Amino acid sequence: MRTQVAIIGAGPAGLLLGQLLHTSGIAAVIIEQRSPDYVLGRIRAGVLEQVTMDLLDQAGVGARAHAEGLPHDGIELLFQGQRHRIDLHALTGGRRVMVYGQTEVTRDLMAARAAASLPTVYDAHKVQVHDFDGAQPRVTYEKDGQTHEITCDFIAGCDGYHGVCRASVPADALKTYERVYPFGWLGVLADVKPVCDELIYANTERGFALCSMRSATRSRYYLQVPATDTVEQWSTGQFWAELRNRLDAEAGERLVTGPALEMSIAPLRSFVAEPMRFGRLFLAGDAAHIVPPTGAKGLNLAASDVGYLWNALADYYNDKSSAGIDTYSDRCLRRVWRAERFSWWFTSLMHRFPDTGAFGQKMQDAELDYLVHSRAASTALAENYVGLPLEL
Ligand code: FAS
Ligand code: PHB
Repeated sequence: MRTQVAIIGAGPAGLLLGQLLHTSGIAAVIIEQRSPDYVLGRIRAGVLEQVTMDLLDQAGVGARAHAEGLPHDGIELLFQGQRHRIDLHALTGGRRVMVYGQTEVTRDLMAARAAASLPTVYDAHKVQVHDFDGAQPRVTYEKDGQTHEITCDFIAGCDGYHGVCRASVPADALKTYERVYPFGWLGVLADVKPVCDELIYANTERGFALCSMRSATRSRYYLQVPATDTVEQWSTGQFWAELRNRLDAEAGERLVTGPALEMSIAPLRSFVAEPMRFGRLFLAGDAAHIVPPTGAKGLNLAASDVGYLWNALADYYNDKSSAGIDTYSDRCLRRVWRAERFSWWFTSLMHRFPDTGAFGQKMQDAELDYLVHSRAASTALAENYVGLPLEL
């Protein structure tokens, strides 16, 4: 098989890139190692920046997000038993975020791709990428007992943190930066009414908690747990009891509990691989970088990488210009590092670290007090949370 762009990975980055390339008349094949149901079964992000919403609209898949998503104008910070609202809308001149689960974004993208009969290979095994430092990159994979080959002009590595693309780059061509946090997020998805109309980020003596949602009847909650915890150590009942312990009295009384539709622990790390381009191989999304989910940036960074790559490839094919692909990595990384900084800062501010000590705790308390009582500090939080503009 021959195509213009071979996309590795049918997560949000790969699927969004496929749709955007299609709108520009650029042919692409997506090769995914898992089944569609497996991809949809992963419960992940919940907050979309306007930049992401705009890209979904440009891909022709934003209708349901606009119809069913929940526009949010603010978030609440809970610490020392008090809740403080950060008015995102007022502090950023009218910007907001959309609460709409990654699962639904993926579902919308899958449906659009199927409706357009665009080629997607699921359950592909032993996917490998070849000759991307030359003019004729290739992808090989096994399916139904046969080995298949795709020749292409470019390969988009949208295969996530554990994917094959970054791993196929010679080690001396790559520089990585990483910070692993001493805790994870134990998450529960449940069909219960959310405890609050907006998200609550809590920093308590017992640790961090986040109250989020997917709709007016489906909630998503997280608890900071030690990195050594396993999901088997937690019952649903223990989860609800610990969450209630980390909420203020009013929220604790409003908390509706119920069976968990999904319960999992996500490790937290900050990670960046530089550069994001190797000849005719481009990395996008989690394949190139990971942020702790505190700032709700992971999915949104994947979308902005894809926005840059789409524009670059459209310039190459339609305007015969290589300027976009030559500047892709630098443009992505400037935005990536700003999001890495914000995600690291917000994680450091809202979580309890084993080695903080008495002075460190006083610093955290003072920063939280300053943050909610300074318009300048709240504005800095707000403009990062709603997402920095996409500089095309
Ligand atoms: P993805 O990992 O979503 O998709 C990569 C795809 O490539 C997968 O479908 C995988 O099966 C496929 N693949 C991998 N190797 C392959 C190979 N060799 N061949 C073919 N296909 C291959 N972000 C937030 O903003 N908020 C959150 O709360 C949040 N929670 C998260 C929880 C977890 C457990 C994880 C892992 C991430 C979380 N994230 C969160 C971040 C997450 O939303 C990512 O940013 C987002 O999925 C990035 O999308 P992709 O780059 O498409 O990568
Ligand atoms: C979620 O709803 O899954 C979510 C929301 C905000 C975050 C992280 C996760 O910062």
